[in-house]
Amino acid sequence: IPTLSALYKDKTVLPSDDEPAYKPSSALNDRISVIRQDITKLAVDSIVNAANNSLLGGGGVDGAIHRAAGPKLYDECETLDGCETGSAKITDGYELPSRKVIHAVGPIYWKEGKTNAAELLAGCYRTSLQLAVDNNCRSIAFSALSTGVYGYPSDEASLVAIETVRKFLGEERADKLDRVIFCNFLEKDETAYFKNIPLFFPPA
Ligand code: AR6
Repeated sequence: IPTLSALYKDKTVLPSDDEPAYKPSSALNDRISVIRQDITKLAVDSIVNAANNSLLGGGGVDGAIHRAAGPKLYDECETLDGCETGSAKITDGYELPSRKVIHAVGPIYWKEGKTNAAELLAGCYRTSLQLAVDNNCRSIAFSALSTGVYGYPSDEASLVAIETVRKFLGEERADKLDRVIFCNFLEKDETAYFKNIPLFFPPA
């Protein structure tokens, strides 16, 4: 999985003209990746699932993860007693190439409204990053939480995701995290990430 530094070397990503909303830092580019791939195929320490409050599976990436992990994932999820919106819980990865699965419950965009949704989505990213650190995961790959059936506009969601990760990586507790991967599935999400990532992780 190429890092942002490697991507920038290929000059495939151009910085946006917009003003940065949070202290940008290119020093962290070796710890960031933006890819477009099926997240169930990634051999990383943890992948982040876009789950719902029941944590008992569903469609989209949730369905794909449960299918690939096998029935033991469902059995463990049943013991978790669900999860609040804006938070996350961790399980094993079972038959997945990923060691752990972090099940984050993103907001339903039209139900929450823009401001509330942004806070809840940031909570998903923060909690997931903390769970990864607490469980000795050196790598974490996020699906584009809430941007499917939960209706979060890709551009807005990517800004929340990138800013929250940027803030977290600036803190001491993130020292044990080697790589954060934004794993997109659709072109619209990948486009949003390439537009917005230079705001927080500019080319050196
Ligand atoms: N790998 C990576 N990303 C994927 C994959 C995949 N295999 N499949 C889809 N995506 P969604 P939400 C992307 O709808 O909006 C479920 O039923 C997809 O393109 O899966 O948070 C849950 O149980 C999109 O960018 O999740 C909940 O009820 C992103 O994953 C509800 O959907 C998230 O889309 C959660 O809705």
